[in-house]
Amino acid sequence: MVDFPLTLSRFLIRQQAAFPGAIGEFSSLIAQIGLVGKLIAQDLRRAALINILGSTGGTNVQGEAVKKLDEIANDTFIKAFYQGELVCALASEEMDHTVPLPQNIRTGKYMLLFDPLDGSSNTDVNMPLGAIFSVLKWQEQGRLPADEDLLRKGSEQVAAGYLLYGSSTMLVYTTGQGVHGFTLEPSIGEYLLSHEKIRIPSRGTVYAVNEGNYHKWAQGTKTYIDSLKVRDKSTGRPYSGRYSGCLVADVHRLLLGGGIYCYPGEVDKPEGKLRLLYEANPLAWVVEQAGGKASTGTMRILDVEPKALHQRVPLFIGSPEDVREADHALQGRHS
Ligand code: FBP
Repeated sequence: MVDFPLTLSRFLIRQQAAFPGAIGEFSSLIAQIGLVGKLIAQDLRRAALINILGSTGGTNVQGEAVKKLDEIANDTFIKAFYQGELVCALASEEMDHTVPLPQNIRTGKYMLLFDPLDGSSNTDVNMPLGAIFSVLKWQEQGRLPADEDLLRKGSEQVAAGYLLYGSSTMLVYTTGQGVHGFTLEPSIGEYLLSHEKIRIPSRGTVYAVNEGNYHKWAQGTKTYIDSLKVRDKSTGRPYSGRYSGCLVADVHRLLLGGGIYCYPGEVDKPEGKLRLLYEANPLAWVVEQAGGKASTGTMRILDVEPKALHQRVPLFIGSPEDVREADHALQGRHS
């Protein structure tokens, strides 16, 4: 008897049975994110044909030029959760402040934080793109969350994951019971289980970093990145450089093949570029759930106490041995 492919919805129901109450409402929340992924993937496939490439001419709260696709992706997330009762507040890389959903005040037990389109510099050149999401619980009755209510440590997330728009569209997530990957089968419009219980290798052979920023880095960062290029049999070095311009695509590669992605702080910008709440925290939990590590260089990402909605942090994420060595180099300790 040939194995019948397992759809996302069947898998979520199975998980629900295995963990009563743990993931009750998650099923529809994760399924709704899956729907967002299908809609955005459809737009991306035709983007050059339906005039949605290029910029809107506006800038976002990060001071970055907003791409038409950033806006379309952000609107798709909002529309998907505006109705549906699960979520009572949304926060996004593209929105200055938290958007409360008054219509879900009685039923909304969760807050959804997301980067609607990751890898914005890739939109117009047909390179990989992604989206990242983080889910927090909201237990207060009769009041809607505001920005300060979303300033929670990554260790408080109840679900996290990403959508990858590469040669195929994938949804990868965790609810604290391991990391699972689903590939969209466009001919039937279903996500099918393709990567169950992903485990990251303890050490890899690739590193992802924008070396164009080398001169901006502190000595510890330079020492670490230089060490990856020196021949060393015991660690399999030199490593190969693989930087796609899309954090989600680079982290997905690491999850399956091992290695490290670095977006270090800079001497003049010690907090780096990436955002804590909807980029670093969700990916850190996914990677940790797969046996990896995620650090600022001095502390675990999931232990960082957030101070602001769009706060940035340096990020070193990937195989445990690689991130441990990066931490040691940045702290001037020997591995
Ligand atoms: P966006 O969410 O605005 O795309 O920013 C994140 C990101 O694009 C990552 O996907 C990528 O790894 C990094 O920034 C690229 O930054 P840089 O161009 O500075 O190397």
